[in-house]
Amino acid sequence: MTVGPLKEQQVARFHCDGYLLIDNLLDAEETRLLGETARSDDLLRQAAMDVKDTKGRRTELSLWNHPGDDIYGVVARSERIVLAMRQLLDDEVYHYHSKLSAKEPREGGAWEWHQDYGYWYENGCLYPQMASVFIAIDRCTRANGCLQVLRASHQFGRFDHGRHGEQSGADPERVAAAAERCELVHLEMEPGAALFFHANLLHASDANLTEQPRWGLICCYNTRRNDPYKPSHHPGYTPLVVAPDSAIKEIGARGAQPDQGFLRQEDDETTG
Ligand SMILES: O=C(O)CCC(=O)C(=O)O
Repeated sequence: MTVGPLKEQQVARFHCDGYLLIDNLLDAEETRLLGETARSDDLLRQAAMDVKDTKGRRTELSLWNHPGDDIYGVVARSERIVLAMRQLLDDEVYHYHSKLSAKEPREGGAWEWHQDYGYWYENGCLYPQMASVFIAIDRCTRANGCLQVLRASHQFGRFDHGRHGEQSGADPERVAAAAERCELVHLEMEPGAALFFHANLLHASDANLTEQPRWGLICCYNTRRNDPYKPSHHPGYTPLVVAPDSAIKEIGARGAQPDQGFLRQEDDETTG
């Protein structure tokens, strides 16, 4: 078992439920810096892909492969996240990609039920030994489209995925069967909270029909032993330079940084 900042019960809960919610992973100042940087970052906005749901509502998704020296990069490389990921996945982890998922007031779209490994499998990753952390920049509520999960659905293994509008979603027949067997959990989160979730956990979110934005930073990790067997639009094993937790405030105070290589729509299979 890998040693790190999480308690044994937290690791056990992740393995049982497929997710682990941690309040205040970022403190108020770190969350404010992350939110202010993202909202004032013209390059991030320009790089955003519009991902439409089946009703034509759109989520803006900006995506990049390598964590840089800006606040998004140091959050993704921060000791508190990387060491927790190592514990949860029980191996050295590397950054697979990060994305900013922005659901704007009244127009932010829904996400179909899917497993991230539904896509990542196609990228040559043989094991589902992969996970993400969703960090709430804004308060995430049922009304503005917080993440929903089917508790413990990662234990089913990977479902087939197909196209649903512009998104790729898990086989609806299997999702319905899973929903009869697993508890549906709406994960309401305060800004700064973080949801670690397994790559095979079924998750979705509703549209944002409120007046409040729902922005979140999602950092995704792969394990060293799961180095993809073929190239894809996301990287193979690349050693991750862990940043001290204090770097989030230090770097965050500098604001947005030059372009870090955002992916474009044609590089990406909708979300991952
Ligand atoms: O932002 C959301 O609500 C969900 C995003 C998501 O599931 C994904 O990018 O895979």
